[in-house]
Amino acid sequence: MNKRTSLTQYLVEKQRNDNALPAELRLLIEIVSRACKTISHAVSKGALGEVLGSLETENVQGEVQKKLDVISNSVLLEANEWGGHLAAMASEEMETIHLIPNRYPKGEYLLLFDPLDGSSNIDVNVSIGTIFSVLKAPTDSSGREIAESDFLQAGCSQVAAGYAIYGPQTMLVLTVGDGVVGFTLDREMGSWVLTHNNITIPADTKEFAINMSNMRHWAPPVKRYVDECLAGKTGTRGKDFNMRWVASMVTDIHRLLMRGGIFLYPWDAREPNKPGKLRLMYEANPMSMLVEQASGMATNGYDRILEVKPSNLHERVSVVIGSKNEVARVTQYHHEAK
Ligand code: AHM
Ligand code: MG
Repeated sequence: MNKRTSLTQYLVEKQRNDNALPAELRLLIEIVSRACKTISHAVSKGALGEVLGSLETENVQGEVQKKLDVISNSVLLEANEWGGHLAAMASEEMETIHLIPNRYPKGEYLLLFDPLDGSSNIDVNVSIGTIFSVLKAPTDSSGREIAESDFLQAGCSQVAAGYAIYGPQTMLVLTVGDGVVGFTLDREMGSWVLTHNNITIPADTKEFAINMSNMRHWAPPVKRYVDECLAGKTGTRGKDFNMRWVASMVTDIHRLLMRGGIFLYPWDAREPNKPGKLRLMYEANPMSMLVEQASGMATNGYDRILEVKPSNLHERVSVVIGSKNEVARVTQYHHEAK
């Protein structure tokens, strides 16, 4: 049998060899990955675990919460409170930041997460996931209580990002700023095993992902791009394109990390005052870090997502992400239409 590398071994070696990974960050990643195992277990129980269905509550975005949204949020909060590695947490499911209780030591990191992304897919047994992003608390925050403003850092300040995908296989995809690696959960052993080294997105693709039902609401540059894809071989692009839309960002991004592609969730005229649907700090930033680390590109149509300075925790953003040449093309179409 080939020698297997566990997540723990991977992280310890990274800490030891490259001195690239501080011990606290290693602990953080281990704890998040352990919480994801617990969430994976709850997700896989489905109706047997009485975890399906919605609650009567709404989250800060006004979306009805699923039982599993709330369970996953609690799992991540509880797992990360006591380790001494965090200064505070923030979640897509909570209106305000979560401070580490005074009975525990505090660390220097800030953890942000979307505990269960793609939750409209939970009850229909389609892949979903957990997305996380790690920032450092500003140096001037030491000795005082962390505030929401401490979280409002551009995505290029992230020190780690990743997701767990709960699909036919449960996987953890991770970057600590030097490439992207993937681990598959060995359920019998209960361990994450390194299965995907150096994940790289090809610069070109023939596959796009967008919710086509919103076409009539799109801005002209998005319509232009998709029209050209649909025109296929005989159109200006000179090749046929394929389309996929899972409505679970983790799954759509995972596909493009595995085989290339472009994913768009652009601004549209349904809610003209919102920059987009997806959340900058819980979804777009961690995915943009992963995709850039895998040689892809991510913009809001105009600028690099990782350079957007957030003005609030739950800020939304337009997302164009994936294979470099396609994202560059869509971004160029936006600039030409200005
Ligand atoms: P969620 O975090 O509440 O699950 O919402 C985000 C999800 C993304 O995973 C997905 O890309 C998008 O919403 C799908 O939106 P739509 O249903 O409009 O196609
Ligand atoms: Mg989400």
